[in-house]
Amino acid sequence: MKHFIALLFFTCFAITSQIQAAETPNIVLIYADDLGYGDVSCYGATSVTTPAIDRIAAEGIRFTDGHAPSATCTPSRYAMLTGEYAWRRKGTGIARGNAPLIIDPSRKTLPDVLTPHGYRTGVVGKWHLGLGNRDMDWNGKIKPGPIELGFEYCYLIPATGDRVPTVYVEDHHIVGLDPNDPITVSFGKPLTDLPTGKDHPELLKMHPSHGHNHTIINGISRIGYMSGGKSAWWKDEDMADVITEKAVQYIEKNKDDPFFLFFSYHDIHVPRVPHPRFVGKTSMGPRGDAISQLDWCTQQILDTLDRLKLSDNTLVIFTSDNGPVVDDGYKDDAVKKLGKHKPASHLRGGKYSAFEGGTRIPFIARWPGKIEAGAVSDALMCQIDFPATFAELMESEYAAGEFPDSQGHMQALLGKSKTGREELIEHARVLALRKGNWKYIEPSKGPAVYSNTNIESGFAKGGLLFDLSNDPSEKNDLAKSHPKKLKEMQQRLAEIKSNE
Ligand code: NG6
Ligand code: CA
Repeated sequence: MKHFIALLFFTCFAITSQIQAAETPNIVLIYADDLGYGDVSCYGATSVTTPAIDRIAAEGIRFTDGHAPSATCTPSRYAMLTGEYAWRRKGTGIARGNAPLIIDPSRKTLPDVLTPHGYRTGVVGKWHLGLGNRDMDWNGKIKPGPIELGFEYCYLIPATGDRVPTVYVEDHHIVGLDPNDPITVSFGKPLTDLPTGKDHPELLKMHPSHGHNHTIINGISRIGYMSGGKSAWWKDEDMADVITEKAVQYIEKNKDDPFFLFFSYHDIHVPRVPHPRFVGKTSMGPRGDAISQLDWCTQQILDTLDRLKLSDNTLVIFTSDNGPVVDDGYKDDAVKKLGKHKPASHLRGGKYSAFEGGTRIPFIARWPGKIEAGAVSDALMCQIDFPATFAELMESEYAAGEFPDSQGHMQALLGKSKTGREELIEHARVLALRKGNWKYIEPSKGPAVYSNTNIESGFAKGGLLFDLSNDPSEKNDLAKSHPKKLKEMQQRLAEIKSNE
């Protein structure tokens, strides 16, 4: 009898662990920064080639209507990790470099969906969701942050490359900080120990075109003031190598367990300072070269998965946090050398914009054996759905309200269903409603074109209405000619805003 029970136990255990293995692929979420729909060759770019990203698409599925939740970084990341639209919550706009953590640690987040299923979870790269509490001392324990939100490991660029502090944070501490040279960060009162771009432009190797004229670090003036902490300063040229090495090490270390790696690039955000080995890879200057670098990073991840024989059991997702921008504040030749390259492809607008170019970005997934190679889907997809979609994959329940705006679209992600979301709110200061191929941008008083970045905003006093099925570039405003449709869209947007 004893033996029988033991055998039964063993059999059950074996079956359970098999089921678990089949349902718990590793998940590598690669998140590019400011990479536009038209910036990679599998979406039509010809001035730059992206063989690694193209390989993910060739071996998986490429979405033509995949979206970031917002047209800038912080709100997109907020929504992707919490499953809640950022516009529902105050304080989720572009975060300062010393902003406190903007996600309440008691909230369930994306990694929390996976941890109960035996996943190791880690985030490497750009964070930009704030860290610590108000007035945190960067020399001490940096918390709360990703660890308090459910990631077991983090290696971070705290905010952006163009914001201080220009240091890496691993788990709860700045990497390589010398206690005898403490670091100070300020986004209010200027700190005067180090020269600024405003006062000492002669010290700069890259000059700002707008903003970005505070403390100079590594020959580049940033947003915000910083002093001390010299041993910990990053070198922009090495950033892609540093974070890629950390990501590869993370995969190696966790190869025997299911793992979730959120690998968040700095590229191709400003300042664009690729490593010298990528300089001149394209005719487009640093912006194009940074795309080549980002593709190389992607290659390292794919190679690591191959080398460790993990590719077949890993869902790789490649996407971007918002649409493209050419001049985002530094004179880096991006405008002059753009040539015929179209960062947003045929889409109107870009980063910061309520037009499709603001949120519609490369969105690709690979899971050999589960996703048919070379598939292309026009399902309406959004990163805000990752929490509910991963929960669907885990077959796990979550309480109503935990991921309030997130929908499970695993079948669409796998290419088994042609439809994704029926509707989506796109967010760029104003809100836009997508309902199928209809698109409505709510009225707004802002400028039609942003003066600094020269991007069309989508702001219009009377609102805008488009039928993307025959007008994918949002050229023909139908607000006046289709009053019934306009009203329907306005009403629906109001309902979703009030959470119905
Ligand atoms: C803007 C910055 C821009 C970029 C952006 C955040 C200026 C003039 N512009 O305020 O350069 O840093 O914030 O980009 O400072 S994001 O991709 O992280 O959202
Ligand atoms: Ca961004």
